[in-house]
Amino acid sequence: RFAAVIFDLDGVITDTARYHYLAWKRLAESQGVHFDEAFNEHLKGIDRMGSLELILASATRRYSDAEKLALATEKNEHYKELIATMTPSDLLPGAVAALDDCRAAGLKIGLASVSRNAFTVLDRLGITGKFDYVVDAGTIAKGKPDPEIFLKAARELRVTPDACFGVEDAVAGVSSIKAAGMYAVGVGDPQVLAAADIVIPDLTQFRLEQYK
Ligand code: G16
Ligand code: MG
Repeated sequence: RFAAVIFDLDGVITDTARYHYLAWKRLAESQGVHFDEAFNEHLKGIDRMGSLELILASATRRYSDAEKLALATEKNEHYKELIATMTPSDLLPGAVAALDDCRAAGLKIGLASVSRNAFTVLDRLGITGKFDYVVDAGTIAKGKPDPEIFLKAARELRVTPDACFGVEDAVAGVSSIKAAGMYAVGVGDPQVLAAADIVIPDLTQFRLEQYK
């Protein structure tokens, strides 16, 4: 039934969600904003400036655009330090097997990450060659939960949205997949990802034949 699969990166294929968390936490606390795992959950899949806006909404003062840009850059520099040490051992369990199962089934494979660091991360993981198309986040006007990024991946893969399924760990990401008119496989907590068509705890439980 499906002609293509479109994966999210952070939190699905590798645990950069952890590095984003650490980098945002340091940044938020430097501005006197309390930051914990629950707050971080809302930032998953949200692009860099959007995430910063959510954090600064809890700050005690207003920030100019120049200050915001400086803070976003500071976070990104810290994040880049954290991902610089990544190796293929940072692939989450089941990730390569899931990609290879999709390939063996003849599916086209896309990547839809709003991270501007996605190409670097794929490189460090050694899996760039496993994708037919990787969306360049810099070309996306509206991040998740807008469907733009998943629709662009489908278009570039030359498949219609209803012939695609997306794989996501974030609430905003699942919303993006559903708004694109695709089948959604959630990876994580079924209560958090209630909008997905099916939820698996991690990619070791990825079963292509169950998605329809
Ligand atoms: C990811 C993360 C988000 C992060 C975003 C932007 O999205 O889940 O937390 O804010 O990328 O990343 P960067 O600052 O590297 O451009 P996704 O779509 O991969 O889940
Ligand atoms: Mg994600």
